[in-house]
Amino acid sequence: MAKKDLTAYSICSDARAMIKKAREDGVETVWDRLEEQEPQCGFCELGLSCRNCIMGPCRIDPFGNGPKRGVCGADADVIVARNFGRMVAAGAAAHSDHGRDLVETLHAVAQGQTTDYGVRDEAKLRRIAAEVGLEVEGKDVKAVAAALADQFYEDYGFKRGSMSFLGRVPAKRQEVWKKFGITPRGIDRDVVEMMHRTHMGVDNDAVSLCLHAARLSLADGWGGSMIATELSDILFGTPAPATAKVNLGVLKADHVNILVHGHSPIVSEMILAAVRDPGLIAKAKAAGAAGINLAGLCCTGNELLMRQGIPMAGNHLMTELAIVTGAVEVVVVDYQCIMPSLVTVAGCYHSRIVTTSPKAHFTGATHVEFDMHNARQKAIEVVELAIERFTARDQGRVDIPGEPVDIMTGFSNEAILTALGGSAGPLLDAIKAGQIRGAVAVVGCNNPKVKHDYQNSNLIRECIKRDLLVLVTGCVTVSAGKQGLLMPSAADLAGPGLSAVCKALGIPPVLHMGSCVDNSRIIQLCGMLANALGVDISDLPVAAAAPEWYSEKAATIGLYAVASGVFTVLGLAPPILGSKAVTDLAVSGLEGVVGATFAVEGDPVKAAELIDARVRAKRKALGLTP
Ligand code: NFS
Ligand code: SF4
Repeated sequence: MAKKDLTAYSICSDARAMIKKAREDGVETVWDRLEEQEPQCGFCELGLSCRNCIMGPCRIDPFGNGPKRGVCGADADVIVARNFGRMVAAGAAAHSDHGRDLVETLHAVAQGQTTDYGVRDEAKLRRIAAEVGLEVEGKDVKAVAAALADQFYEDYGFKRGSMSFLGRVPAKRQEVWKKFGITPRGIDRDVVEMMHRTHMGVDNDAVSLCLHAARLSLADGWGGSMIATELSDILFGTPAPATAKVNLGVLKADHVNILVHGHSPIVSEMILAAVRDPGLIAKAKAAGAAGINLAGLCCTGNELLMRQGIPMAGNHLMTELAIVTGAVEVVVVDYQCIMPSLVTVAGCYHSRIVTTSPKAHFTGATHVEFDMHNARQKAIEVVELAIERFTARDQGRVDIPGEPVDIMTGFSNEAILTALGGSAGPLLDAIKAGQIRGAVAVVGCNNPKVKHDYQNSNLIRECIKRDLLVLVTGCVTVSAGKQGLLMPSAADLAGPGLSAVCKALGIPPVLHMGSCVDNSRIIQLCGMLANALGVDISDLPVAAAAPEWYSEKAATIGLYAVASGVFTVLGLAPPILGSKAVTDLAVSGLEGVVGATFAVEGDPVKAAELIDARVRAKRKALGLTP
């Protein structure tokens, strides 16, 4: 049981209160298990261990006293590059397989195979179909949907040789990719090719491996993730600004509480429909509850927050703690970022973890498998289970900490352009005038190795102070939201230029743009700004940061940002430091290839200074005031 002072774990009072309660209730948390694992393996931390074949496992001695090569002869550079390549492939696979589920759903809608789902934004369907070169005139919605689904299916292979959304990439960026051979060819193809290259005895050159990692990350950012975002908008609605609430205070002691956790809106949207069903609400009341309350965790929470204004209970490190409130009947999950420990934590209370995806079973959870033909019915079953669980709740063990905080959400690119009066012109004017000096995407996870939400929220504060507009997605949304940074009133914390723009438009200095796949909205926005100025993305005064990242997906996002020309600061080092060649490439060499690099900096003030220096240099090169 972790014994450090509570303030060491998180900056959030709701988190601290629940860590304390977890100790009292004898519940083990992520922080306890981290302590138990320490010291973690130094070879693995540096990327210097390899178990790609059973001549191994092998490890390289970073101090040069022990083995310099694996049994096959692979050196530190090759081993590190192979490991990193597989990490990026796994991240791309996760996002893109999520995207594929949306393609399949659109296909089923088009074929009339499901009535549970439909096209909620037909205008966007037609717009996107036309953008990727499909004939839409005179076709009905199902025909357009069918053609678009077919076209996106092809993006997963390599039949057409070019992916649908590459037209969004500025011409100069496309030339860079062509020059270095990193234009993505197909989502599945590029992921599979990385698995091939990293098999023993295939690609044994660190630079070659890293360039392919960049290519496959681009297949995610401008492919799988972008498809996931655009199809989610088409099927569930394009987000528009709205207000909502955040933190564990969104749970209600007198309600049946259901949390959705995971990533795809395919499941969470159906749960939302079911909790609004008058018959089920009546059943909940008959069971003694005042009603049914739905809240989100992690990225599927972001999906519901962006489109439906559903409150957010917490981010990655809050998922166990939400159950510790004793007030959660059911956590419905699909896939990704769901700690297996949730089943154990739920077992300490009356709570149930409900798994829904055939891809993601959890031993000890209740499996209610969703597919597009039965989703509505399955969602009803899940809500009925939650109502039944409510009757088993011990109110004496319930402790819901704190009052929820208001947040503003819904800043899709469509919404941002609308807020600006229809074009990116006013944003560019503000950037040119130096009122907004640049834009920074602060995205990604939490990681128990660093104090929960500290780096995420403080980097944001430091950026807005410097008149840098901040864009957030994923778990950072909750970090920022809980600190009040997602409200227009946070303009008072911004520098004078940004503050004035926000006040004039009635927007916060930190815009919520969605879930992690929605980082594709941010690179699309970068592409639009670069096109409007006639420059490359790497010429823009923009940057990205993942201050508290933990996941393979975040590595992929970071790499596609850099490969798209966006300087990216990571709060924790990726496992590449065992190779000088790979590390040098990441922090300097890539500048000469893709016009951007990574930096690693955990201190939020120093990270903001690095970003500021980048923005300054880019503004100067564009002939603007620093
Ligand atoms: Ni993205 Fe991080 Fe996970 Fe979402 Fe949260 S941990 S990489 S933010 S939920 S994917
Ligand atoms: Fe060892 Fe080479 Fe096999 Fe890796 S691929 S485990 S370095 S022998």
